[in-house]
Amino acid sequence: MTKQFPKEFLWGGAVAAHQVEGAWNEDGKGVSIADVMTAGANGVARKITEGVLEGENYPNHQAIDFYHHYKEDIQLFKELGLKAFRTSINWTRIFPLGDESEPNEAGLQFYDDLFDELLANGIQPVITLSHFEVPYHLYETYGGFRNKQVIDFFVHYAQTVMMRYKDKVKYWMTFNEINNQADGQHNLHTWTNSAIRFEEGENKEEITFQAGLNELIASAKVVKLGHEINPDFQIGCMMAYVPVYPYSCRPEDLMASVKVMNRRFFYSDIHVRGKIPSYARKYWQQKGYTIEISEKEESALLEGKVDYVGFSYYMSGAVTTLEDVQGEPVQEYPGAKMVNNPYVTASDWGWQIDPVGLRYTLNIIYERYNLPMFIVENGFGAYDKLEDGKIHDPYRVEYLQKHIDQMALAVNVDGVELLGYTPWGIIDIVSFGTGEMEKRYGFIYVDKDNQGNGTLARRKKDSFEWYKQLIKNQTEE
Ligand code: BGP
Repeated sequence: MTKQFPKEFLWGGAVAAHQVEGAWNEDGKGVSIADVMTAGANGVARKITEGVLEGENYPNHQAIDFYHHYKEDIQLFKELGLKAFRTSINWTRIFPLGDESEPNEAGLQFYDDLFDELLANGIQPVITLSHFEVPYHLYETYGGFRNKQVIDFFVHYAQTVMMRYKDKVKYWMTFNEINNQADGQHNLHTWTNSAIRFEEGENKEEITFQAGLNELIASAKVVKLGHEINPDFQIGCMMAYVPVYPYSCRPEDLMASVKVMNRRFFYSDIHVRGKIPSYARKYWQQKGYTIEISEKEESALLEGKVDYVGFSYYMSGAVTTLEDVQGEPVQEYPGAKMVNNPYVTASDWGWQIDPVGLRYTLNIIYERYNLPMFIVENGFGAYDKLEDGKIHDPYRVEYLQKHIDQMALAVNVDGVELLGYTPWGIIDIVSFGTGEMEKRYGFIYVDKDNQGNGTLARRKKDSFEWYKQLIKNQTEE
């Protein structure tokens, strides 16, 4: 088997605290935004606060109880040969309300134990500081990141954990998929990204830009602080990257795809370049938006540029201005609509499967930023079936192998710099989009259904052996 990746390439797997840990209100942990995002109607996660704030349990709250099973699970990760394991620190384990000055020691101790267990098994923790896990109290009392006080609360939390784990964690990233809120869905994403509490009748887009910019300021302050705590830290941003192609070669379609992508690049441009892009200032001026940023905050952006670009890649999209094509209207360009790409297939959830799009993404991002990249999410959600004690998931192996083949071309032919690959849902976990278990990603099956029934027993899928062999072939001397 030819070696296609550098020796130190970080083969790993990814999860998020709220989707894996459970123990959602144990050992002093507070309620996070993610805890009130529970399974909703027709498989779409939605906000359910009544009862949750009083401690009412929903199936997603237990996740897969990693909090009490992590030692067993890490033995499976070790068997796979993982070099890295991406997860998040759940902000509300450390600061239950988010605005306290003193941290919750039990929360800090949990992550000490987790990181020690990973390191003892030769696995590097790769840590997300907030994976949709803003403390609910910061939403309720301050309005979330629209309020600049929340910048300081995040910086205090980040400083606390970066100091505590400065000798255990090298790779950090600040906000998971910070650009999700760019899509104007002012319910799920502005809620999970920036915990924004909107007031009646105000302009949601204007407030969302303000909150997103405040998060970017918070991120930059944390990058600078992190480098002071440990100069070896590698601190990245984390973007959901869905390339949007022009549906046709009609020039307007290309322009529409540029405008749609600029809405997402707003976040990574500031993370990487430390400056507000001119297309954003122009847009705000045309719309008459007042987006506040002080001179001090402008310099904070410049002083806190990220070390690498982390991103998730699942699918691609397409946009057109052609009249006769059906689609979802988008606001970024007159007459533009998001449409299906006829040249690719889709998953059971309609996510368009496009391995070549990953190679394209790696090229586009590397060309734009010239920074090392890290694929921190890629995976295939599916209705896996337990049959005679086995789970045959050839569709997952096919999806991942095709994406890894394109990664190899990007590295070996196109010359991009790629730090690692941590496929999403290394073990079955709660889906973000549905709040349920049935959309499975893992190489390891967990016996739990949408209603929370099951033994939580772990079982290797066929893909477990495939990934284990792939890592072995790519890394053995
Ligand atoms: C990304 C999130 C992850 C993960 C993934 C898959 O947006 O960063 O948390 O959930 O999506 O999404 P889903 O679980 O809805 O299939």
